[in-house]
Amino acid sequence: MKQGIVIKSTGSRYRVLDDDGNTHDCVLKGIFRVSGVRTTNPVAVGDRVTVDESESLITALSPRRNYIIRKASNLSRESQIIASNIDQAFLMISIKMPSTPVEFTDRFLATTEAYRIPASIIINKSDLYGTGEMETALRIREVYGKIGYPVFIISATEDESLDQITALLRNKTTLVAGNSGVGKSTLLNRLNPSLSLRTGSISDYHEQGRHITTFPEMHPLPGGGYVIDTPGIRGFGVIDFDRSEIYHFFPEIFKLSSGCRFYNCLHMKEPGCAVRKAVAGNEIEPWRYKSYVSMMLEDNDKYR
Ligand SMILES: Nc1nc2c(ncn2[C@@H]2O[C@H](COP(=O)(O)OP(=O)(O)OP(=O)(O)O)[C@@H](O)[C@H]2O)c(=O)[nH]1
Ligand SMILES: [Mg+2]
Ligand SMILES: [Zn+2]
Repeated sequence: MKQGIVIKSTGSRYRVLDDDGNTHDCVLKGIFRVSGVRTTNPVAVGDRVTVDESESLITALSPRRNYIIRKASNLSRESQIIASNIDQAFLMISIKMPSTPVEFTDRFLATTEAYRIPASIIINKSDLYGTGEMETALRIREVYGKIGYPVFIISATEDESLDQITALLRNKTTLVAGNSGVGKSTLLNRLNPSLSLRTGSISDYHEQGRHITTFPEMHPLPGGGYVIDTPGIRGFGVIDFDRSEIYHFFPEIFKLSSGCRFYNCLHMKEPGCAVRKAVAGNEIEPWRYKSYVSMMLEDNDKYR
C-alpha cells in the first residue's frame, strides 16, 4: 500500500505520484464508481489516495481540504471536480488574442470565493498591447486590486523575469485557470522548462472550442510546490449555491450589504439598497454589479 497524489486524470485512468516520487498509472476500485453520483469524476487531480500492492488500483480517497468544480456542460446539472486540495488559484486572462470577458473573470472569482480559495489575476500577453489595451489592463488591475485580488500584468513570452510569480508559487499547490489560448501552459513551461507542455499556436484559437490542454494535470515546480494546468475553462460558474448567497462571493458587494434597508436584500430591485446606491456612485464598479445580476438571473430558473 502506498499513499500519493493524483497528478493526472483522464476520466477513467489516474496517474498517481507516490510519496517516494514514483508515478503509477491506476484505475479505481469498482466501489468508487457507484459512490460518486453527483460528479462525473469521483477522483480528481490533487486528491490524496491509497494505491494497493499491484500499484495499479486506487483503493481509498482521503478527505478533501477543498475542491473546485465546474458544470460538465452548459445544459448539464452534473458537475466535474477540476482539482482538489488547492492552496490558491491564478486566473490568467488577456486583453487580446483572445480577450477574456470580465463576466468570465467575475464568475471565476465568485467560485473561488465560495470555496474560500485565495485568487490572483494574471493579465498575460502585455507585449501585444497597444495604448488602449494597456489602459484596459491597468483599469482591471485597479478595480480588482481595490477589491483585494493581487493582479499582475505580464508577458509569459517576453518578460525577462517572472520572479514575482515564481515567489508566489513556492511550496503551494496552485490551480492555473483561464480561457483557452491565454497562455497558461506557456507560463508553466517558463517556470519549469523541463515540463515542455504542449502549447497552441495563435491560429489554433481561431477555431472555437479548441483546447490544447485537454485534461487538468499537476506538475511539480523546481522551487517546491505544484501547479495544476487546466484546459481553457468554460462553464465555470457558481453551482450548488443558493441564489440568496451569491452576493457573499462578491467581497465589495458583501461589505456594503449591511447598509441595506432590508436584512434579506438581494440588491436587485429592493428599495433602500446600499449596494445599488454604491453602483450609481461608482464606488462599486458597474461591470462587477452587472456580472452579479447576470449570475442572479441565470440561476433564477432553479427557483421558479
Ligand atoms: N505574444 C504573446 N504570445 C503568448 C504569450 N503567452 C502565450 N502566448 C501564445 O499564445 C498561444 C497559446 O498559448 P497556450 O500556452 O497554449 O495557451 P493555454 O492557455 O495553455 O491554452 P489551452 O491549453 O487551450 O487552455 C501560444 O501560441 C503561445 O505562444 C505572451 O505573453 N505573449
Ligand atoms: Mg494549455
Ligand atoms: Zn441591497
